[in-house]
Formats: sequence, structure tokens, C-alpha cells
Amino acid sequence: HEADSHRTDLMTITRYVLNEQSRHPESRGDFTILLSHIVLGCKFVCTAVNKAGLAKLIGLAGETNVQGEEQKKLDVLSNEVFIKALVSSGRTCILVSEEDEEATIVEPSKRGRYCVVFDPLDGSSNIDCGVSIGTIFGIYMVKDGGEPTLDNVLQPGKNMLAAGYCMYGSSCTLVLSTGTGVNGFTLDPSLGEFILTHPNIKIPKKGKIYSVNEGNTKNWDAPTAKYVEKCKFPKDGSSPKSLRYIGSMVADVHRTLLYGGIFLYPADKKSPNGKLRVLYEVFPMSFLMEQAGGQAFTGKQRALDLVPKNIHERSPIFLGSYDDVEEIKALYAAEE
Ligand code: AHM
Ligand code: MG
Repeated sequence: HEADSHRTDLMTITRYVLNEQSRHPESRGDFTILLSHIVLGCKFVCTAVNKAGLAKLIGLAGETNVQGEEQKKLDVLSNEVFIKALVSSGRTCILVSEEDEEATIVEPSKRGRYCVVFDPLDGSSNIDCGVSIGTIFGIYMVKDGGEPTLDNVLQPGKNMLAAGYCMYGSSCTLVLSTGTGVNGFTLDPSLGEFILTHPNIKIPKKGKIYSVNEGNTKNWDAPTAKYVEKCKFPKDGSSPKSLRYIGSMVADVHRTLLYGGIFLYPADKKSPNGKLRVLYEVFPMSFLMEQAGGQAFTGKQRALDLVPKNIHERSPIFLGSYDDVEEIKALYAAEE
């Protein structure tokens, strides 16, 4: 009757995190409060994304909404919602968003101990064709008192306390790690609650899929080119890997996490640091991969060891199944 008990004994994300926190007697419930504000942001964006097509049609009538304001673009709207939800939680002191050039330093009366780095709506160029997009976030804690400074967020990814993403897809899925494994929660729209549906996610040790923008092949460095060649023409008698590339990081990483394989956004001649941003794209996804038993590598080092010098810095990234990332590491090592 275990299945029955799952149906009536709902493990919501709040309940899950409260359980986790109760194992740390020093915890004052602050993290649970912070997370519930992030969850609120995700629910709002989920609703907005689902209505986007319709809102556009309505927008056509006058291009302005009832307040007489111009329709806000979804990524701008999402950013405002997250900033406001995080500030009002009273648990944050510094926020870094992909949408804002500068970090937000929370005013003293609303300050707490957490720093949140996030991409409110990643893959937003995919909105108009209905492809899955998502929010990515990472959480640090400030060391002690004093004025919050950028140094609080310019820390290696391994110092993150928690990381996660929410994918707005055929269902709305929130994947979270607080440093003790990875769990997936699915939004039950009738309850408005995220319910634990993917407990203790482990990425397969080796995968059958590679995921990369192959249109950039001509600009790749030798190890990346060799690796992709190996995926197509394996020399060890194994079958070639399948290629899947959505072009929306949350969706590509989510598939990699569940099915195994490797996701690559390498350096190329045009973008020597790749495209993806260290703080709110590379770090949270690398944190989740390691917590799920996979690896994340920059082409030079373990991704989570990287120390960013500025908040919007980029890095090449190779992440996914343990054995698959091991192969690309070997190719870069042979290069030196
Ligand atoms: P964005 O932050 O401007 O939305 O760009 C990030 C997205 C990722 O979701 C995705 O992995 C990548 O860009 C795809 O880039 P490309 O189109 O170069 O393959
Ligand atoms: Mg982005």
C-alpha cells in the first residue's frame, strides 16, 4: 500500500526542506523561508509562461495592458518578480541576476544572511515557439556580519549551500539540492504545491546522448572536436551516441540528469570563454550534477573550483555522466 500512502501523504517541497533543516539544530528556519519565496517566484513565472501565447494575442489589440503600461517582456517581468520576492523574504543581502548589470544590495532593514544568484528566465529566446525554458538559482551564505560586498558572491561554486532550477515544460518541475543529493518536485496545479516526484536523483554513470550546438564546430578547439567525433565514430566498438540539443540549458541539463550523457558548451574561437555564465548557469548546474553523482569540468578544472572575478563572467562547461565527462577530461589532459 505504499503507492496509496504516497497519494495521501504528500511530501511538499516545504515539508521536505523543513525535515532536512531539522537535522541542523542551529538552523532557524531562515532557509525554509528563503526557499518558499523562490518557490513563489517559480509558480508566478510558470503561470506567466503558460499564458504567454494568449497574452500576446490580447496584447495585439492595443499593445498595452489595462494599467496603460506597455506589456512587459516575460524575462523582465520574471526578474522583477524574483527580485521583489527575494528582498521581501527578509533573508537575503545580495542578489545577482542575469538581467541586471549590477548586483542588488538589499537595504539594511530587509537584510538576511543569504546571497542568491539567478537567471530568472533562461532560454527566453525559445518562448515564442513554446520550448521548455527555466529559472536557475544558486544560494550562498555570507560569512559574518558587516556590509555585504561582491566578494560574498565571487566565491567558488563548491561554497554554494544549495542550487536548483525550475523547468517550465509540459509540467513544471523544480530540481533542488541542499548538498545532500538531488530531489525533483513537480507542481500540482490544483494544489499549487510542488510535490516530491523524483526522490534522490542519480545520473547514470555513462550515457548514450551528447548535447551541443554543432553549428559551432568550425570554431571549436581540438579536444572538443575530438570528443564529438568520438561520440559519432566510437573506436571501442560501442554504438554511436544520439544527439539531442534543445538550446535551452535547463531542458538540456534536465534530460542529461535523468537519462545520462553529456552537455557541452565549449569555448570556441569566437567566444574563448564559451557562452554560459559562471555564477547563475554553470555553478548551479555543476552543483546539481556532482550531487547526482556526475561531474562538471571547464576544460581546465573542476567547474566548482573556479573562482569568478566578476559577477557576469562566462566559462566553457562540460557536464553530465561521470564516465562521459572523464573522457573529455582525458582529451584535455592529453592536449597539455
Ligand atoms: P540566454 O541566457 O541568453 O537565454 O542564453 C542561454 C542559453 C542556454 O539556455 C542555452 O544552453 C544556450 O543559451 C544555447 O546557446 P546557443 O544558441 O549558442 O546554442
Ligand atoms: Mg541565461
